[in-house]
Amino acid sequence: MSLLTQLVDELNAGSLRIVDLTQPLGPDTPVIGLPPMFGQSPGVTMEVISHFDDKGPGWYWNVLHLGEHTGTHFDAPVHWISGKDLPNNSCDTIPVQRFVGPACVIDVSAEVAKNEDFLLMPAHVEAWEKKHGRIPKNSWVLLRTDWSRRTDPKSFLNVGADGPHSPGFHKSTSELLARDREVLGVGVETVGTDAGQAGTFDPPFPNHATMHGAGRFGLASLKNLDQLPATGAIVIAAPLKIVNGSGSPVRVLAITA
Ligand code: 23J
Ligand code: MN
Repeated sequence: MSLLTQLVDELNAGSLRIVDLTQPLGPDTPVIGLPPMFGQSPGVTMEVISHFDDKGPGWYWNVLHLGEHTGTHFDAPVHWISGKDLPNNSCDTIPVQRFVGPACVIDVSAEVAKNEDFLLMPAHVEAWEKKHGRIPKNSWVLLRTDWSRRTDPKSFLNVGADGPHSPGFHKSTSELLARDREVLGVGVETVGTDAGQAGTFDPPFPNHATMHGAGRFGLASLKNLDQLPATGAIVIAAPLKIVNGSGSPVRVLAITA
């Protein structure tokens, strides 16, 4: 039997299944708030073109208005100044093979339950690799924090007087993953791939700066990472082919045993 026939058979039999890592996308989708001197992402609005009415008696459709980086979304290298001159750095030019890759899931949900500002350190990656083997080149590193269980937008964004608080990566970890492990990118359950407080770090937003400077990607606002094994799942995350797009809402699927 061919590999692809076997894939379809195992999906039909349920010995392989598809896990949806995507949050619902709509007017209630929380969006990141940046400090007030910066431009803001507007959130989702939907306007009905027609709904089986005078404007279209037999059809229903909407106009969508939203930022590229809204809800479960993909970050392309051109999103950041460090990646702006790299080749094939935008949603329409990234080679499509890079939209499919194996997942390494690092579970730090226990640490994050104790510390909202938890940062993944190189030592955490090395401890994970002792158990599960070296992170393969061109894999996604998915940070399981259980942050997606915060279904109330207020606790999901978790903004205090001193700005947002949510977990992320230490700069040295982003460097290890991007430059040494040569990952496709990192995926997180939080609103962005940097920690909530990362605007105050040096450099600001070090995960974005490092990943995108190395031609790596990001996935934000993922869910259902608790349904994935540490290794063995395959992630499919293909952004819309937006010309010069810096990112895109995306339906992220994982195939897992
Ligand atoms: C712009 C500036 C800072 C950040 C972000 C965007 C994101 O998180 C994003 O969605 O890429 S931190
Ligand atoms: Mn983004």
